[in-house]
Amino acid sequence: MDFSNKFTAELARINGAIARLAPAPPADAPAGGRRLAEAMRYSLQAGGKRVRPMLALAAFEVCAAGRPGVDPLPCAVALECVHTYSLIHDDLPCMDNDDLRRGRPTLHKRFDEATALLAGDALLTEAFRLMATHYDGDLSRALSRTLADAASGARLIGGQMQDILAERGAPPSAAELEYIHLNKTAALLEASLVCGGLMGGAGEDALALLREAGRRLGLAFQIVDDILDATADTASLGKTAGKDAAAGKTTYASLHGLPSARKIAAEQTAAALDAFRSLPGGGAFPAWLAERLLNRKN
Ligand code: GRG
Repeated sequence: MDFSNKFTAELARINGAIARLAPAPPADAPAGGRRLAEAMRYSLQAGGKRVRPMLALAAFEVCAAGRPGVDPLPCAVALECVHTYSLIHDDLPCMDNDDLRRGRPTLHKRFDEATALLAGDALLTEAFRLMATHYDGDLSRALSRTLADAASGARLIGGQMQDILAERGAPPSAAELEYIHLNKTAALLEASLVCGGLMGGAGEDALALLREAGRRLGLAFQIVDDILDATADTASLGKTAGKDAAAGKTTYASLHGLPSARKIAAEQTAAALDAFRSLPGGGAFPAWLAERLLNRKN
């Protein structure tokens, strides 16, 4: 089934929610508050594929029988806030030192390093403010816990730390590289699906399937990201291409070769599809999204 029209409609809903919920200080706020909000919006609204909010909405819809009246959009925006913060910090001179992101100058290039650091910090905080403001009781706690676990030192930030150590030291083994991808990238995709499931009232079995799908999808997503870095151009990616090879970085593409890396990404996607199709609601739209991510060009 072709979900292109649904995808376009969901994207518009996500971008509308970001425009509505992204921080906007009152006009009489001091210059610092206005500058910070402008910086946060610059990065949040630069575009981007909106993969994490899209997965959350898709999982919500599949499971939505149990919890009528829950609006999944604030949570979807919160997930994009955490993702955007991680990109802003990843681009800083002390990390990847990149000039281009989402087809625009990176935030520290457009503003300055201090503003980029603070805007990233503020986006992370904003995510938890959204969760605490828009959801109540057990659901609010479960969503916050899921997002905090994914963004923690044990997962997103820990994966990034390991990635940095691997760049500085001996090339990582296949197992170490998998660890980096599962934490730096897959953790937030997994959390997006689980948050969607939680908002939709999914039971333990469905949540376990969403977790498994997110893990597989996240691994495939980062492998495709590595392949695109090696094969696509800067204009199509909206970020600097060829960075991994230039930095001598070990990736799935360099470690296994491009054909094997493509095969592993396809296998991981197939495993994600299996998990989606086992969901009580059938998982047709999440499965379509997973295939789209495997075959993407940026
Ligand atoms: C420094 C405290 C501190 C935290 C930072 C930088 C960081 C933690 C984590 C890095 C996480 C990271 C950059 C992972 C890479 C994942 C990845 C493939 C990102 C690109 O995602 P896309 O393709 O980007 O979804 P768009 O722009 O489309 O949203």
